[in-house]
Amino acid sequence: MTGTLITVAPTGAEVDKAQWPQLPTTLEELVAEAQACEAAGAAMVHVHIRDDEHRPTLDLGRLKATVEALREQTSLVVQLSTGGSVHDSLDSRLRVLDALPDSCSLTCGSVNFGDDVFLNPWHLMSDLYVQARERQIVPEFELFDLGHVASLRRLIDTHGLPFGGRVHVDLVTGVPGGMPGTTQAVVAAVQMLPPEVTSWSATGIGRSHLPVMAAALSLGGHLRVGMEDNLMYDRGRPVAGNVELVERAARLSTEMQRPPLSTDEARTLLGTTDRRGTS
Ligand code: KMH
Ligand code: ZN
Repeated sequence: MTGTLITVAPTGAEVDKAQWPQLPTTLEELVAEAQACEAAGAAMVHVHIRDDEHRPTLDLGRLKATVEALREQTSLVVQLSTGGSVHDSLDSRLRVLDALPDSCSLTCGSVNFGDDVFLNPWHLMSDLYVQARERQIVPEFELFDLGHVASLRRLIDTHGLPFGGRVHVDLVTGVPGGMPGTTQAVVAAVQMLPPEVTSWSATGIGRSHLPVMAAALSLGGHLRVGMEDNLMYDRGRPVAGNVELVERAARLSTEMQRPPLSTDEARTLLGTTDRRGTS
Protein backbone atom coordinates (compact mmCIF):
# COMPACT_ATOMS: atom_id res chain seq x y z
CA MET A 1 0.00 0.00 0.00
CA THR A 2 1.64 3.21 -1.13
CA GLY A 3 -0.59 5.85 0.44
CA THR A 4 -0.26 7.57 3.78
CA LEU A 5 -2.40 6.89 6.83
CA ILE A 6 -3.08 10.23 8.49
CA THR A 7 -4.20 9.95 12.10
CA VAL A 8 -5.51 13.03 13.82
CA ALA A 9 -5.12 13.39 17.60
CA PRO A 10 -7.37 16.42 18.09
CA THR A 11 -7.56 16.89 21.85
CA GLY A 12 -5.17 14.98 24.11
CA ALA A 13 -5.24 15.14 27.89
CA GLU A 14 -2.79 17.94 28.57
CA VAL A 15 -3.87 21.00 26.58
CA ASP A 16 -5.89 23.56 28.55
CA LYS A 17 -9.20 24.61 26.95
CA ALA A 18 -9.10 27.99 28.71
CA GLN A 19 -5.80 28.75 26.98
CA TRP A 20 -6.74 27.09 23.69
CA PRO A 21 -10.46 27.66 23.01
CA GLN A 22 -10.09 26.08 19.57
CA LEU A 23 -9.36 22.70 21.25
CA PRO A 24 -12.32 20.35 20.60
CA THR A 25 -13.46 19.23 24.06
CA THR A 26 -17.24 18.81 23.85
CA LEU A 27 -18.77 15.90 21.94
CA GLU A 28 -20.24 18.30 19.39
CA GLU A 29 -16.89 20.00 18.83
CA LEU A 30 -15.10 16.68 18.59
CA VAL A 31 -17.51 15.26 16.01
CA ALA A 32 -17.43 18.45 13.91
CA GLU A 33 -13.63 18.53 14.04
CA ALA A 34 -13.43 14.82 13.15
CA GLN A 35 -15.73 15.33 10.16
CA ALA A 36 -13.64 18.24 8.89
CA CYS A 37 -10.42 16.32 9.43
CA GLU A 38 -11.81 13.33 7.51
CA ALA A 39 -12.69 15.64 4.62
CA ALA A 40 -9.12 16.98 4.75
CA GLY A 41 -7.53 13.51 4.53
CA ALA A 42 -7.48 11.92 7.99
CA ALA A 43 -8.52 8.25 8.18
CA MET A 44 -8.18 7.59 11.91
CA VAL A 45 -8.96 9.68 14.99
CA HIS A 46 -7.06 9.17 18.27
CA VAL A 47 -9.53 10.20 20.96
CA HIS A 48 -9.19 11.61 24.47
CA ILE A 49 -12.37 13.01 25.96
CA ARG A 50 -13.13 15.76 28.46
CA ASP A 51 -15.80 16.34 31.11
CA ASP A 52 -18.19 19.29 31.36
CA GLU A 53 -15.37 21.40 32.84
CA HIS A 54 -13.14 20.43 29.89
CA ARG A 55 -10.92 18.29 32.14
CA PRO A 56 -9.70 14.88 30.91
CA THR A 57 -11.97 12.00 31.89
CA LEU A 58 -12.20 8.27 31.25
CA ASP A 59 -15.89 8.08 32.12
CA LEU A 60 -17.12 4.93 30.40
CA GLY A 61 -20.55 6.30 29.53
CA ARG A 62 -19.01 9.29 27.81
CA LEU A 63 -16.48 7.10 26.03
CA LYS A 64 -19.25 4.86 24.68
CA ALA A 65 -21.31 7.86 23.55
CA THR A 66 -18.23 9.30 21.83
CA VAL A 67 -17.48 6.08 19.96
CA GLU A 68 -21.11 5.84 18.90
CA ALA A 69 -21.28 9.46 17.68
CA LEU A 70 -18.01 9.24 15.76
CA ARG A 71 -19.14 5.98 14.17
CA GLU A 72 -22.49 7.41 13.17
CA GLN A 73 -21.24 10.72 11.87
CA THR A 74 -17.85 9.88 10.34
CA SER A 75 -16.20 6.95 8.57
CA LEU A 76 -13.00 7.34 10.53
CA VAL A 77 -11.30 4.47 12.30
CA VAL A 78 -12.03 5.28 15.94
CA GLN A 79 -9.09 4.82 18.28
CA LEU A 80 -9.55 5.44 22.00
CA SER A 81 -6.57 6.38 24.11
CA THR A 82 -5.81 3.96 26.93
CA GLY A 83 -3.02 6.31 27.97
CA GLY A 84 -5.42 8.85 29.40
CA SER A 85 -3.63 11.43 31.51
CA VAL A 86 -0.70 10.78 33.82
CA HIS A 87 -3.17 11.07 36.75
CA ASP A 88 -5.52 8.27 35.64
CA SER A 89 -5.51 4.93 37.47
CA LEU A 90 -4.35 1.84 35.60
CA ASP A 91 -7.74 0.19 36.19
CA SER A 92 -9.65 3.08 34.63
CA ARG A 93 -7.31 2.98 31.63
CA LEU A 94 -7.98 -0.75 31.17
CA ARG A 95 -11.74 -0.18 31.36
CA VAL A 96 -11.55 2.05 28.25
CA LEU A 97 -11.64 -1.19 26.22
CA ASP A 98 -15.25 -1.73 27.33
CA ALA A 99 -16.26 1.15 25.06
CA LEU A 100 -15.35 -1.16 22.13
CA PRO A 101 -13.47 1.21 19.84
CA ASP A 102 -12.01 -0.04 16.55
CA SER A 103 -8.52 0.55 17.85
CA CYS A 104 -6.84 1.48 21.12
CA SER A 105 -3.49 2.99 21.93
CA LEU A 106 -1.17 0.73 23.93
CA THR A 107 2.02 2.29 25.22
CA CYS A 108 4.90 -0.17 25.48
CA GLY A 109 6.59 1.06 28.64
CA SER A 110 6.81 3.77 31.26
CA VAL A 111 8.42 7.08 30.38
CA ASN A 112 9.17 10.37 32.06
CA PHE A 113 6.62 12.90 30.81
CA GLY A 114 7.85 16.37 31.60
CA ASP A 115 7.82 16.58 35.38
CA ASP A 116 5.50 13.55 35.63
CA VAL A 117 5.76 9.85 34.89
CA PHE A 118 3.54 8.13 32.32
CA LEU A 119 3.23 4.72 33.95
CA ASN A 120 2.93 1.58 31.81
CA PRO A 121 4.07 -1.45 33.79
CA TRP A 122 4.28 -4.85 32.14
CA HIS A 123 1.06 -6.18 33.73
CA LEU A 124 -0.96 -3.26 32.30
CA MET A 125 0.52 -3.68 28.82
CA SER A 126 -0.11 -7.39 28.97
CA ASP A 127 -3.72 -7.01 30.18
CA LEU A 128 -4.44 -4.38 27.51
CA TYR A 129 -2.96 -6.64 24.85
CA VAL A 130 -4.98 -9.71 25.82
CA GLN A 131 -8.24 -7.91 26.61
CA ALA A 132 -8.09 -5.87 23.39
CA ARG A 133 -7.81 -9.11 21.42
CA GLU A 134 -10.74 -10.64 23.31
CA ARG A 135 -12.83 -7.59 22.32
CA GLN A 136 -11.60 -7.60 18.69
CA ILE A 137 -9.89 -4.23 19.14
CA VAL A 138 -6.71 -3.54 17.20
CA PRO A 139 -3.98 -1.97 19.32
CA GLU A 140 -1.69 0.76 18.07
CA PHE A 141 1.61 0.39 19.88
CA GLU A 142 2.85 3.75 21.11
CA LEU A 143 6.64 3.80 21.39
CA PHE A 144 8.02 6.82 23.24
CA ASP A 145 11.52 5.42 23.63
CA LEU A 146 13.80 2.81 22.10
CA GLY A 147 13.36 0.53 25.12
CA HIS A 148 9.67 0.34 24.24
CA VAL A 149 10.60 -1.55 21.08
CA ALA A 150 11.96 -4.37 23.25
CA SER A 151 8.71 -4.49 25.22
CA LEU A 152 6.73 -4.76 21.99
CA ARG A 153 8.94 -7.75 21.09
CA ARG A 154 8.14 -9.27 24.51
CA LEU A 155 4.38 -8.73 24.04
CA ILE A 156 4.39 -10.49 20.68
CA ASP A 157 6.58 -13.32 21.99
CA THR A 158 4.39 -13.79 25.06
CA HIS A 159 0.93 -13.44 23.55
CA GLY A 160 1.20 -13.91 19.77
CA LEU A 161 -0.21 -11.47 17.24
CA PRO A 162 -2.95 -8.95 18.13
CA PHE A 163 -6.48 -9.10 16.79
CA GLY A 164 -6.47 -8.68 13.01
CA GLY A 165 -2.98 -10.11 12.64
CA ARG A 166 -1.42 -6.74 11.78
CA VAL A 167 1.02 -4.83 13.96
CA HIS A 168 0.84 -1.04 13.70
CA VAL A 169 3.24 1.16 15.66
CA ASP A 170 3.24 4.89 16.35
CA LEU A 171 6.58 6.49 17.24
CA VAL A 172 5.84 9.33 19.64
CA THR A 173 8.96 11.48 19.61
CA GLY A 174 9.91 14.71 21.32
CA VAL A 175 8.20 14.14 24.70
CA PRO A 176 10.50 15.57 27.38
CA GLY A 177 11.76 12.29 28.85
CA GLY A 178 11.33 10.16 25.71
CA MET A 179 13.29 9.78 22.48
CA PRO A 180 14.05 13.07 20.76
CA GLY A 181 12.08 14.28 17.77
CA THR A 182 14.88 13.86 15.28
CA THR A 183 15.41 11.99 12.04
CA GLN A 184 18.19 10.01 13.76
CA ALA A 185 15.82 8.79 16.50
CA VAL A 186 13.14 7.83 13.96
CA VAL A 187 15.69 5.91 11.87
CA ALA A 188 17.03 4.10 14.96
CA ALA A 189 13.54 3.10 16.09
CA VAL A 190 12.48 1.93 12.63
CA GLN A 191 15.63 -0.17 12.26
CA MET A 192 14.85 -1.90 15.57
CA LEU A 193 11.17 -2.69 14.88
CA PRO A 194 10.28 -6.41 15.04
CA PRO A 195 9.67 -8.06 11.64
CA GLU A 196 6.02 -8.61 12.66
CA VAL A 197 5.40 -4.84 12.37
CA THR A 198 3.28 -4.26 9.26
CA SER A 199 3.07 -0.44 9.40
CA TRP A 200 4.28 2.47 11.48
CA SER A 201 3.55 6.13 11.87
CA ALA A 202 5.39 8.89 13.65
CA THR A 203 4.62 12.13 15.38
CA GLY A 204 6.90 14.82 16.72
CA ILE A 205 5.74 16.78 19.74
CA GLY A 206 6.00 20.56 19.52
CA ARG A 207 8.75 21.91 17.32
CA SER A 208 9.80 18.44 16.17
CA HIS A 209 6.46 18.14 14.35
CA LEU A 210 7.68 19.05 10.85
CA PRO A 211 11.12 17.37 10.89
CA VAL A 212 9.58 14.11 12.12
CA MET A 213 6.82 14.33 9.51
CA ALA A 214 9.43 14.74 6.77
CA ALA A 215 11.50 11.85 8.17
CA ALA A 216 8.47 9.56 8.37
CA LEU A 217 7.37 10.33 4.83
CA SER A 218 10.83 9.73 3.41
CA LEU A 219 11.17 6.41 5.29
CA GLY A 220 7.79 5.05 4.15
CA GLY A 221 6.04 5.72 7.45
CA HIS A 222 2.60 7.12 8.15
CA LEU A 223 1.68 10.32 10.01
CA ARG A 224 -0.03 11.47 13.17
CA VAL A 225 -0.86 15.14 13.59
CA GLY A 226 -3.13 17.18 15.84
CA MET A 227 -3.44 19.53 18.78
CA GLU A 228 -2.60 16.74 21.25
CA ASP A 229 0.94 16.91 19.86
CA ASN A 230 1.44 20.36 18.41
CA LEU A 231 -0.10 23.77 19.03
CA MET A 232 1.89 25.96 16.64
CA TYR A 233 1.34 25.94 12.88
CA ASP A 234 4.68 27.60 12.34
CA ARG A 235 7.04 29.80 14.30
CA GLY A 236 5.00 32.27 16.32
CA ARG A 237 1.63 31.30 14.78
CA PRO A 238 -0.74 29.21 16.92
CA VAL A 239 -2.84 26.60 15.12
CA ALA A 240 -6.36 27.67 14.19
CA GLY A 241 -7.49 24.07 14.76
CA ASN A 242 -6.75 20.51 13.79
CA VAL A 243 -7.92 20.77 10.20
CA GLU A 244 -5.02 22.85 8.94
CA LEU A 245 -2.57 20.35 10.45
CA VAL A 246 -4.30 17.52 8.59
CA GLU A 247 -4.43 19.61 5.41
CA ARG A 248 -0.68 20.22 5.54
CA ALA A 249 0.02 16.52 6.19
CA ALA A 250 -2.22 15.60 3.24
CA ARG A 251 -0.49 18.14 1.00
CA LEU A 252 3.00 16.93 1.89
CA SER A 253 1.98 13.27 1.53
CA THR A 254 0.51 13.96 -1.89
CA GLU A 255 3.63 15.84 -3.01
CA MET A 256 5.65 12.83 -1.87
CA GLN A 257 3.52 10.60 -4.15
CA ARG A 258 1.89 8.96 -1.16
CA PRO A 259 -1.58 10.54 -0.97
CA PRO A 260 -3.82 10.05 2.09
CA LEU A 261 -5.40 6.62 2.53
CA SER A 262 -9.18 6.44 2.53
CA THR A 263 -10.85 5.14 5.67
CA ASP A 264 -11.50 1.79 3.95
CA GLU A 265 -7.84 1.52 2.97
CA ALA A 266 -6.89 2.36 6.55
CA ARG A 267 -9.11 -0.47 7.84
CA THR A 268 -7.32 -2.88 5.51
CA LEU A 269 -3.91 -1.59 6.60
CA LEU A 270 -4.71 -1.90 10.30
CA GLY A 271 -6.88 -5.02 10.24
CA THR A 272 -9.71 -3.39 12.16
CA THR A 273 -13.26 -4.70 12.16
CA ASP A 274 -15.78 -2.38 10.55
CA ARG A 275 -18.25 -1.86 13.37
CA ARG A 276 -20.16 0.97 11.69
CA GLY A 277 -23.86 0.38 12.10
CA THR A 278 -23.40 -1.88 15.11
CA SER A 279 -23.22 0.55 18.02
N1 KMH B 1 -1.58 11.75 27.76
C1 KMH B 1 -0.38 10.99 27.86
C2 KMH B 1 0.02 10.84 29.31
C3 KMH B 1 -2.03 7.67 24.66
O1 KMH B 1 -2.95 8.38 24.31
O2 KMH B 1 -2.09 6.46 24.64
C4 KMH B 1 -0.50 9.63 27.26
C5 KMH B 1 -0.99 9.57 25.88
C6 KMH B 1 -0.77 8.29 25.18
O3 KMH B 1 -1.56 10.49 25.34
ZN1 ZN C 1 -3.04 10.27 23.33
